[in-house]
Amino acid sequence: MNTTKFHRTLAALAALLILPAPLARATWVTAESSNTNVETRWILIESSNILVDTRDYVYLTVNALHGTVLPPERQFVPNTTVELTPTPDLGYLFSKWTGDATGNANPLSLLMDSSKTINAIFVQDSRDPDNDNLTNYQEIVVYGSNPALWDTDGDGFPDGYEVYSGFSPTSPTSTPETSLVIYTAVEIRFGAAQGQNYRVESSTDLQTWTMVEEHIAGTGGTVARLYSIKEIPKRYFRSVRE
Ligand SMILES: [Ca+2]
Ligand SMILES: [Ca+2]
Repeated sequence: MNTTKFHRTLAALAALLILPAPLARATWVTAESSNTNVETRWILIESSNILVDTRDYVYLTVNALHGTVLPPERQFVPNTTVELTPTPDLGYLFSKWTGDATGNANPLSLLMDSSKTINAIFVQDSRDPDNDNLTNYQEIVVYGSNPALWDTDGDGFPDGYEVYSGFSPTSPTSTPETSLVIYTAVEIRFGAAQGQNYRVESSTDLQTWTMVEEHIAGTGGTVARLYSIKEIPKRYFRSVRE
């Protein structure tokens, strides 16, 4: 806006401000302009129509990690009661309120008689409704498997078994069938009389004996048993008539 135009605009505005009240209501006025392609317009609003909100407010501060709290309004007229609903992110559960609210009410009725700060505590969902040994949190957040399917990728192995054996629960081409581990075992043979029952015990010091297998029926001949020695490299065995 050049200087001349600016002065003309100021003059137009000054003229509007001294108009009698009936003419001064929300009226569009075109200011004189030296450029016919530019129209400067002013709107004059009667001052009595301007509302000034002089009420006091109280404010709510909500801290929420892994979830949200609705409704989103955080400014209230004092003594308003607001109902707050916690909504957890997928894989999480609402646990409790802390700060200026306690307990685990859902929804929470909060009287805003002063400004308040509350914390919505969300925790990992440790439920396992599909019994695949992965929690809902693990399935949804960590591994991306279906928390309602025991075998997400349909390869015949449950999600938990795949994860704990180092395979993908979401890829049917990643299957524990390719996993093969060999451990050694010992074969125990002892003579067992027909009509008698026996038990096999083991010890690492020949002092303390623990049960390995019981109620082994004798046949009047040799009984053979295989026992793994995985993670037990040295162990003694004995058979005992019951
Ligand atoms: Ca599960
Ligand atoms: Ca599977």
